[in-house]
Amino acid sequence: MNLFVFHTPELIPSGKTPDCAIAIDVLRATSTMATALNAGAEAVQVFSDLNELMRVSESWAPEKRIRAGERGGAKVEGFDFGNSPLDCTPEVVTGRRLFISTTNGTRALTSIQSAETVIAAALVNRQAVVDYLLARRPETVWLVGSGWEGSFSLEDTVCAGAIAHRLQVELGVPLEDLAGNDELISAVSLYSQWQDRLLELLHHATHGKRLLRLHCHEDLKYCSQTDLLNVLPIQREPGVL
Ligand code: 3SL
Repeated sequence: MNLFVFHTPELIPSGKTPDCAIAIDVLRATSTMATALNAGAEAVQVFSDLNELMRVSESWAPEKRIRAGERGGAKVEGFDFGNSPLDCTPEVVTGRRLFISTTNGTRALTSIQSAETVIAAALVNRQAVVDYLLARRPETVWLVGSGWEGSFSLEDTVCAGAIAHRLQVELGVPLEDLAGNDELISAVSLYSQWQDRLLELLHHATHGKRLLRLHCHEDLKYCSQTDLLNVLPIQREPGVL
């Protein structure tokens, strides 16, 4: 297995396609997607465009759908949810489809559509993603951070490092055997330094600070937990996990 980290979707090399591509948006899109599926959502359908989300979800009965829209960290007016994983309780999401559009996370997922396998990962479902990689052993794996509007996000890169670190431990191989690029090595170093203080790291992150200003302390706490959910959000048809 050869692992590559790309800090943002913009850094993905053009003209190349990996066997498996993993989108990461710890704060908070992929944490929310994993939580919704774990809580019993029928599926998660991802949109870059809010109007398109509204149009497609219109054909679903209101009791069978939840519309989640986030821009700049805040809930979009007229939507059922913003982008908090804490809203995704079994009472609310079981049997319903989550139609979701967020600032960066859904864009990251859209940017890796050409990969044979597309997965959404966060710290909360790290081990489930690692288990999948160990079972399937794809040749080339991309770990793609969502970032924030084109810039690096600490929390996505530390999650990429958490996945790679766990894989390395379970495979019992030197990191060099897995590393496809230097970014992978730096992501593992970041994780190794902060693995016992992930919530603190999220408080240092620019987007963490943005969410704290929006009073999302509980979201940060929740998203900083590792291996909480045994769920693998894997794409079953374009845009649907
Ligand atoms: O950028 C995104 O996709 C979101 O996850 C951002 S937020 O955490 O909802 O603010």
